[in-house]
Amino acid sequence: MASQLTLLEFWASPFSQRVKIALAEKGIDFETKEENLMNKSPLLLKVNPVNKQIPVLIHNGKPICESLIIVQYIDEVCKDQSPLLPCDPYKRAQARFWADYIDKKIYSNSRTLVFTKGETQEAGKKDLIECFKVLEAELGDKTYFGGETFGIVDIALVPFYNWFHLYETCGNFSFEEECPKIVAWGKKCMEKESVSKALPDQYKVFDFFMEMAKKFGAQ
Ligand code: GS8
Repeated sequence: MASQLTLLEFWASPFSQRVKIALAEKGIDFETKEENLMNKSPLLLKVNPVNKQIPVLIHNGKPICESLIIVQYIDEVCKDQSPLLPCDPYKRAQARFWADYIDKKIYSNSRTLVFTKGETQEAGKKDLIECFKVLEAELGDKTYFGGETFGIVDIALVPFYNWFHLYETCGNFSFEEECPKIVAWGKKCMEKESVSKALPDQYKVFDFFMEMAKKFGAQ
């Protein structure tokens, strides 16, 4: 994938972290541009005029949007090194199913748990724990979601590993007690340099989102 690569990102975004992990897995160098989401750059508005969101990966001047689409693009363009999706079409479809499940469920329920109060927050907490339990069952005794190989499902979920402390504080529960296998999986993923370098410190994440929650009047 020799060429000019720029990632428009925001440090606390789990979505830009996914892209950074995928690029690191492939050993690809890239430059980053940090966005101020309260005052988006003309470049971001130009390259993602539809959603106006980060992350955007600009490859030789061509923008690709949506984190999981970017991860799949990186995998397709750079096939030979560390495949992120299985070769078998059925297994690929399964991996996409789980990545999509994470995409639809985890962020929205995380936001509800962290940024709301009372009954809404309780419902968000219950749904979030249920989703993680579904993922815990899918993981089973495997090392990674795809078996022995780290891949797209791990990449989709692992940025939220650094939110566990935030979940526990806002929801007043022990993640380890609810989903011990997911916690062990997260620790294992963090042993990979591609992951640990892409994820900010969990306490920095905690402080940032707690501050935001206070502004929303939730904490
Ligand atoms: C979500 C990106 C997103 O929410 C993806 O890339 O997977 N489905 C997309 N980006 C947020 C920052 S992270 O919370 C964003 O850019 N927000 C600014 C806005 O919506 O105005």
